[in-house]
Amino acid sequence: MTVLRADGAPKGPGGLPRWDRCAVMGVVNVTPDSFSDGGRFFDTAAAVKHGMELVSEGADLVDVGGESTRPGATRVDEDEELRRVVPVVRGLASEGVTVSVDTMRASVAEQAVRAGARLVNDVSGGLADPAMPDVVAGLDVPFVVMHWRGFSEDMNSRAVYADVVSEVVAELRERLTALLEGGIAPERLIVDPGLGFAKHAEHDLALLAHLDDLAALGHPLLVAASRKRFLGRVLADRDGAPPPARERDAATAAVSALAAHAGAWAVRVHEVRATADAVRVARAVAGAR
Ligand code: PMM
Repeated sequence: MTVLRADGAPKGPGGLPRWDRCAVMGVVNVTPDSFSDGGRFFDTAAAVKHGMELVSEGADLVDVGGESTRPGATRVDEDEELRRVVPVVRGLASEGVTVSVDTMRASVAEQAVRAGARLVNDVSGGLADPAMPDVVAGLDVPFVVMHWRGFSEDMNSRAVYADVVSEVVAELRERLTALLEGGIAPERLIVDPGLGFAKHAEHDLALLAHLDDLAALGHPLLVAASRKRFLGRVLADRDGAPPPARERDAATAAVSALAAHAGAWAVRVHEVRATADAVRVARAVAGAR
């Protein structure tokens, strides 16, 4: 597998700690309306406390976001996003947590990094805000380039593919080229298939079945399957009814094991404990080869 180093650990981005296995990124959504945890950590103290709990459960990094990207969500304004995100980033960073900021806005990325964030996670891969590539290049932090075809309001209408794997790979390659030309160092770029973003369940599953094609782009890979709709589809009962998002954590951990086995650098999850076990099992199995 191209992403594995000689010692069996996945290749990681420059500028972050190295873990000797797939890293676990815990999610803190400081939003009233996120898909699976909206409204639960909407004030700063509750969000910081939750981030610390995720670390105690085994998170290596904590991803802090202030804008819901659930299908159909409308955008939050910039001041409100800053108000939600920056104090939580500062609070967690001051406790020594490796913090990532989940934002599509350059201004939020910049202020979050000033407040201690070590990684910028942009679900638009630098497309939503034309200032993002330049700002990230100047900040010199790792940058997650997720596959994205447009804002959440109408992204489901863009879930049209003849061959989802080759199209996602080609579109990510195009983004990587543009970001490299924009001055971001190659070792800072992380790729992410963007499960659920302009994708139906069959697209998400095909991408998970071909993580090696994404890894062949030559950058560390982040996989964020946690509680997503495709898992609801996989777990649906006989009448086709999916379990609620918060009952998809065992399935999420199964994806974490598969992603770790395929050489992913990190998995992004809401419930950390089971995934922390899953990535350790994957490491142990890889070490027994
Ligand atoms: N998905 C969500 C939010 N942020 N970031 C990355 N890099 N990849 C993703 O797939 C991704 C993300 C939406 O999930 P949530 O609202 O349930 O946290």
